[in-house]
Amino acid sequence: MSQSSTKWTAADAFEWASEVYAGEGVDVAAALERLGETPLSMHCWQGDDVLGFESSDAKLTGGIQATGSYPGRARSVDELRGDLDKAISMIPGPAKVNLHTHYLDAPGPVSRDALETKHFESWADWAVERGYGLDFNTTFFSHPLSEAGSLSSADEGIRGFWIEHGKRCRRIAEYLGRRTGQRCLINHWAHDGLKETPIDTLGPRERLAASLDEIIKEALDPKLMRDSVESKLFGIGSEAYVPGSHEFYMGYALTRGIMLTLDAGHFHPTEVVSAKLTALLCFMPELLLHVSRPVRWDSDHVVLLDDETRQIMLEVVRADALGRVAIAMDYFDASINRVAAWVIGARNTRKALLAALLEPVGRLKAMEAEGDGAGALAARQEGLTMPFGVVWDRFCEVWGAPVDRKWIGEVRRYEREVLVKRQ
Ligand code: RNT
Ligand code: ZN
Repeated sequence: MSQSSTKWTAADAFEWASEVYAGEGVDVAAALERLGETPLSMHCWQGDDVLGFESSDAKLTGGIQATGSYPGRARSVDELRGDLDKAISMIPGPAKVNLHTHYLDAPGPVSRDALETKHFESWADWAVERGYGLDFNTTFFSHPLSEAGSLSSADEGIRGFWIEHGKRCRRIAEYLGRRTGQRCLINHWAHDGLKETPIDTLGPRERLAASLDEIIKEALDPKLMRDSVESKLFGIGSEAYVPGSHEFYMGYALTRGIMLTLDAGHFHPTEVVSAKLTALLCFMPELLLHVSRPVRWDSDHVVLLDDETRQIMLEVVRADALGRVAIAMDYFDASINRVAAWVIGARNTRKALLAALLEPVGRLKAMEAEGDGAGALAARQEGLTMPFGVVWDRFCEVWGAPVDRKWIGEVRRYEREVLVKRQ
């Protein structure tokens, strides 16, 4: 720099960073464009500890837990939307909002087997106004009729209730897709499972498959909605046996031609989702990710920019599968400011994706093909200290979102002015 230029601007830094990446064969502008085209589905349930608005004395059941009692939990549809708007304003890139059925907007109680599109109309209005997409979920947990299971129950009446719920949810998903002009993914996770291994491990699985077949029978517009099923290893109270295991849903999704949801917390502690992606992509057109952080169990901690989150995104990008893998988040931390929890996890998820998009994947693959293992390993490691943060700052700027050092101040202000008043 010349003597007279006293200050290096962010634009200078970005130009320099782009040159550094170009030297490695990476097109920064193309990476930013790709990142800006990729929606991230924001789980609405981080804002209120998964309680929803069905009743004011709701309890979270189904073997999942939001631990902590930090003040400021959203208690109404309006509060939750306000918090989501605040969080999304601090997260660069296009957003979808992921709803469960107990986030309905209705004047009085509605049975889960009587849900209609009108109960989600105001969500659709809100999303359309802001340009958000919407995703949806059947909700089998936190309900008196599913304490001993739902779709796999031996009780025909209970299964019937939840089958009707599932059918109605799919129509709502189609409606949400139509309203927003963006395909709505509907995820099906049933918490069914047992504390002890039963003698009959087959029967519940056969019933689960038959129930799901009933639910997905109606042909709906695939441009507007798509089904995905989420497997799980265990939950609280279902430590020994979960009918909807990975093998079960892998087989189910493959044979029914629907999507499979991989939640980062739903496997044995040394098993990772990143290692499963390309194996599944050989056979499945599309996958759905629940990005999460399991600490010793499926604890749903806030997502970090950690090795596994980075590796997940690297696998997706290296396989050129960004168009086939939908990215959603799934965690719920009630021990810290909930808006900050959203922002931290979402920014980290996006950062991991940007880091993957900035990898010189063509060059690395060529080195590998030529047997240059040392070269590929060195390049991967050196990539870690390239000026990634400068490119991230640019992405934030382009999307009108605050840069890293700035957004927490805005969360603190929101906490003082809005959240602490919710007593
Ligand atoms: C539970 C599953 C499921 C839920 C949400 C609320 O272990 O991960 O996706 O977390 O649907
Ligand atoms: Zn999940």
